[in-house]
Amino acid sequence: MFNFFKKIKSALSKTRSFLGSKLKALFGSPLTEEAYEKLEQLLYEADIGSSVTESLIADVKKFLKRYPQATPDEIIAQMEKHADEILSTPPHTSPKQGRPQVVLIVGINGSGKTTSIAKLASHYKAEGKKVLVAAADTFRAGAIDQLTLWADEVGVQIVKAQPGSDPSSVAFDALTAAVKREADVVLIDTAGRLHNKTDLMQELEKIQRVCSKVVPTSPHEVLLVLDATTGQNAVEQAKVFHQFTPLTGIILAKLDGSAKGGVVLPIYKELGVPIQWVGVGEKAEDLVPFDKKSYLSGLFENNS
Ligand SMILES: Nc1nc2c(ncn2[C@@H]2O[C@H](COP(=O)(O)OP(=O)(O)O)[C@@H](O)[C@H]2O)c(=O)[nH]1
Ligand SMILES: [Mg+2]
Repeated sequence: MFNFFKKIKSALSKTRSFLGSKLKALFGSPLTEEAYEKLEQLLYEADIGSSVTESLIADVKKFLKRYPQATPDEIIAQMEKHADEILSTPPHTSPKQGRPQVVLIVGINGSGKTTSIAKLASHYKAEGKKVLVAAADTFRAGAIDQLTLWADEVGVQIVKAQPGSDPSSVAFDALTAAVKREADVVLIDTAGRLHNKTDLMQELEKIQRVCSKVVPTSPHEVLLVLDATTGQNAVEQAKVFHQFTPLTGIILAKLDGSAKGGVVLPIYKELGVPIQWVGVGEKAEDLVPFDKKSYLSGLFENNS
């Protein structure tokens, strides 16, 4: 747990100095109309999105009506509490359990899918599980090589095919092998696809169908990898992926390189899909489970 706090704090350090210190300065003077506009802008710049921004501001106004003498820290604590309530509503979706546990990883190009698979493989292996990764990103030869290198480094099995072959057939072969070899977890890599390309999105549906033929009720988890530096577009991406492949969770990659971790809030508010993992670097161990409390204190507090 200690490790987690350290990692997420350093990952969020930019957001923290960005938002936390500015909030504190802003709340140091009486909140005029102009100050509220500035607050709106700050929240928006942290990728908190218009709907959550509006509800946070309405809540601050209500709070100050009740407690006009509130200190900056108390106002910030109230904002944190409000955001906590948003993240505390029950999720609309949750992973299923199976054996092997089949996890489909989706997302746009370069978001961090293959790296996140290496991280998850490393995590499950450390738990003593038998892990198999499936190189169903057959679009580029480089993608298969990249996953092969990771599988070697982490020490897990890989099922792959020739570049250009049907990703569904790789998924089929991988799940068949996983059943035969009694693997505990299968992680399926997929090619990056733009969420506005319907044919590619339908290919994901096909991969899902094939999975369920080999292992009934699979995939048990569909994780969308989002690049934390993407900004508000991440919410749009999540919505479309969710339509084609109902997501059970989100991996927010590259939080270490982002000055804006706020996107977690609008995604959860609008889709009810929980953030499960946070990527905080390029190495296999740079993945931490999402923790609401440290995330929120990292986002709102000026505790650098
Ligand atoms: N700093 C940082 N870089 C990351 C993280 N996750 C992935 N990357 C980098 O992002 C780039 C794209 O990652 P990759 O896994 O190949 O993306 P994919 O196209 O979605 O499979 C690579 O250079 C990764 O090292 C992360 O959490 N932090
Ligand atoms: Mg990849």
